[in-house]
Amino acid sequence: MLVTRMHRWKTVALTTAAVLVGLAAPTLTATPAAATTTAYDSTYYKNAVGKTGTTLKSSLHTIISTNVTKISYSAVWNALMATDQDPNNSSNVILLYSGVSRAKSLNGGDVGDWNREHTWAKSHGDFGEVVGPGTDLHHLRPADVQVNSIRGNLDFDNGGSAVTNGGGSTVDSDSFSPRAADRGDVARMILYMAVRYEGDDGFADLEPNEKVGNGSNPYMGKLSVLKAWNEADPPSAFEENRNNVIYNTYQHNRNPFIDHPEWVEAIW
Ligand SMILES: [Ca+2]
Ligand SMILES: [Ca+2]
Repeated sequence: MLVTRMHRWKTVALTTAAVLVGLAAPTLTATPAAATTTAYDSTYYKNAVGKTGTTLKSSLHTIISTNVTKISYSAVWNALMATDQDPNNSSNVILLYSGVSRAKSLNGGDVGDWNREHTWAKSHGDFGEVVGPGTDLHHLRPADVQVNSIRGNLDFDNGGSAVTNGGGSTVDSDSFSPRAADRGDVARMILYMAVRYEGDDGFADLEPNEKVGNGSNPYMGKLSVLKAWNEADPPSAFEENRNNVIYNTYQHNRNPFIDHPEWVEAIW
């Protein structure tokens, strides 16, 4: 079933190539992601397939919140060494935002180390590092200590100036933009959190909005930018693999937007 997914992206890539060499082809701008099929549609997602809007969001919330295994914050270190392992070097992890491959053994808090980045900033809803959203692997990634510090708790938006050693990431006073190859990943992680956490488990109801500067409110912006990033940077093999590792080995739930990126537009 994965073949269907790969075929779709390959088709898009070929169309893009045709445009680049000047052949007649329709423009690709503002074309919503086509419907996808996955091996989980008749099982894991069977109660969600075919739905849209709040009905789809509600179904997905139930699916990804049922029979979930939660891990401790200290266990996140070893988990990230598996979920984010460099496919070309099993001693390393790939860091979010910078794209750097760094030794797993350099986990820590010093300059040159990598640490545990909460893509949904833990202050936005104040869930901290206790078991729950603070330890949910679907939005936790290894990141360079200094780049992580620059991102801080900023909302996501386009623009800004280059982040030192940020791999093309940019920052300004009220927002952060990852390097292009991580933008879709960030969008799908943020929107996973919005569906997973609906205020029914003792934690805040996390939701995307159109603002930056959300501070400690349980919101993350900007939704319109995240939607565009989801389209511009479709799920990669690396992202699909980490979704599978989290599902099979750790939490036993999936990020639906990696399996079905078109569900972003179906809900928002
Ligand atoms: Ca990506
Ligand atoms: Ca929510």
